[in-house]
Amino acid sequence: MRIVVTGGAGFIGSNFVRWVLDSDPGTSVVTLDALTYAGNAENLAGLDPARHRLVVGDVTRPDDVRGVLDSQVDAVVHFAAESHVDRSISGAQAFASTNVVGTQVVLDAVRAAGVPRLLHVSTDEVYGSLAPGDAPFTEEHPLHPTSPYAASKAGADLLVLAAAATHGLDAVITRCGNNYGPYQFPEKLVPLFITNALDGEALPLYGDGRQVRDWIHVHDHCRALGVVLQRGRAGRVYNVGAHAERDNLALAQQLMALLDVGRDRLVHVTDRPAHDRRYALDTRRIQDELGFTPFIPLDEGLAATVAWYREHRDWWERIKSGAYRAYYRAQYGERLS
Ligand code: NAD
Ligand code: TDX
Repeated sequence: MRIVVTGGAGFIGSNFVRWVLDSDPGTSVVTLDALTYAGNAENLAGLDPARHRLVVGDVTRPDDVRGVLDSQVDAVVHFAAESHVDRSISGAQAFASTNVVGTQVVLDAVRAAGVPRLLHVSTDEVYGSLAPGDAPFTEEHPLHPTSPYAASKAGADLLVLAAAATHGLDAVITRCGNNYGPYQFPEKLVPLFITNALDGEALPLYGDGRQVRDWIHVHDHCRALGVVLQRGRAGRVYNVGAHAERDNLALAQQLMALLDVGRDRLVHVTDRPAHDRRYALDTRRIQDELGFTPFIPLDEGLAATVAWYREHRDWWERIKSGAYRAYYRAQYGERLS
């Protein structure tokens, strides 16, 4: 297969590119990525240049997207997005632009090029928040996004479903819970807490820390994406989760035990506005229809993730210091977002 991956220099995208190249020797990948603050070509280092190419380009620019699509492309996997809720609260413009407009640009380009399949990678945050005793979200749950990030992803999902209904576009959507694992930008809870702990800094817990998230290792997410890409029904949404609900305080305590840091390092800070209380996913559809089950238990996945950040200090220190941006500015100049 020939696959185009948008946002493949980010956290999940780069894990997916590695996974897909490892799983199928006959597949080649073109990554289209704007290398925003969250994109890092080092995440794709060491791949065989005969099977993988990085094109620096922006999904909001039709020419950039058309430039990587032709009749030989078998599928587009669309990860490119602004992905951090806190940043969407400080400024939502880039979220509306990349997540909503960029998705429409991708839809139009996929249709024009006659690409047989689009996989749009979405999130459980589009459903909104659950109360403690509520049943998990099914794919039919109404969309009630509360953050600008979640609203922009919900808008993108609706545009994808509209293209499938109106134009008969072969598109599938996945909605996954919170990912953790290697190459995650250290602004998200898990890598922020691990790298702060390794640096002797405080771990900032928002509000009372009782918000529940449904955690999945990124490698399980990638396998689920592979299954949906190959066998998902066109026009359908699939939840992806590992049934590992934890509140943030419990997750932080688990990380602190793995990192051998004391309780005094955890500080309660001002809560995130409109902080969703709980996410949980009903995953019967992907399990019953496509036979997908996750492999990696949370305890093992977190231990492996802590070990990865211990072993890859260079990678995250260059990000935290900003050195990686200076390098890309020198290499790609004004093409960078
Ligand atoms: P990330 O922020 O680590 O990576 C996003 C990537 O998209 C970066 O490489 C960035 O450079 C690129 N990008 C941003 N704007 C672009 C543009 N205009 N044109 C081209 N490339 C652009 O994000 P992530 O955590 O890897 O998430 C990837 C996708 O998965 C997103 O769509 C996100 O909504 C979704 N998702 C994430 C999670 C999670 O827990 N991280 C869970 C469910 C779904
Ligand atoms: O410093 C922190 N302290 C804290 O208590 C940070 C960064 C987060 N939190 C809390 C907020 C959330 O309840 O931890 C939880 C997880 O926060 P994030 O890592 O920012 O993730 P979240 O907001 O849940 O969204 C993530 O999962 C769904 C991804 O960023 C999204 O892209 C994905 O769609």
